[in-house]
Amino acid sequence: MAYDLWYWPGIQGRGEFVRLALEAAGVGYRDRARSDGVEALVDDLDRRSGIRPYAPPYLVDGDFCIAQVAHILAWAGEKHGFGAGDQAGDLQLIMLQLTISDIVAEAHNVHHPIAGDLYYEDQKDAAARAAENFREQRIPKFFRYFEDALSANDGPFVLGDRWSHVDTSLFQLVEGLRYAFPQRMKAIEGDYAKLIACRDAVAELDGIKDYLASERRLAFNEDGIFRHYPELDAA
Ligand SMILES: N[C@@H](CCC(=O)N[C@@H](CS)C(=O)NCC(=O)O)C(=O)O
Repeated sequence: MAYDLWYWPGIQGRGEFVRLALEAAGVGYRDRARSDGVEALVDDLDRRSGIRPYAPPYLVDGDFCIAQVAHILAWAGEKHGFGAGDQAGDLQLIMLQLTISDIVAEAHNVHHPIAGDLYYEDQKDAAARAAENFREQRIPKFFRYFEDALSANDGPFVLGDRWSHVDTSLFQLVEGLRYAFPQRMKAIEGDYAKLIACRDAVAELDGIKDYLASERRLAFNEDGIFRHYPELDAA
């Protein structure tokens, strides 16, 4: 059985949070827009009606279709064994996953602070102000929060010695912020030892090692969510 994953081709984007968990768990999926082209994604979205995905990424299994990164991951985690395994634990994972969605949205809004459909070049001054606040206030506040969550046990993962969808997403968050804000991350990473240990432990999972070495893992670029504009970075 393989799911159809629909997400914009050419970028990691939000689709990457879904890919990483599926890859770590060894769950099969077809990355449909990468194989069939962006028009196939637009057509697939267009032909859906009623209660349907607002935007990619979404995962399809026959007639079943689920969108929203945190929702997809919570559902897949329960089904494929990378959730907590009990309701209270799963709800806590969802809380963390939704908070990751929040910082991901903020990371995107740094380079698009006025509007997502304007070019970065048309909002550079506002982006510079947004970046300063994001670097100095927002990254440390979110990181402290995740560091606390990872302090609930001996680690390296949120659930202890068993990885969950939150850990693969924290891996991607750290990787994305390292790409976008290398100076800032170098300056502050030492304050978040548990978060970095979690990132490192995810990188050592067999499925993740295979994935990162494969052509399926695209490089970060300036069309994605985490973009490196040197003028937006500082220690
Ligand atoms: N909260 C949604 C956000 C989905 C989203 O914003 N997708 C982007 C690509 S990363 C998109 O295609 N947006 C189109 C739009 O908002 O009109 C999630 O986490 O999946």
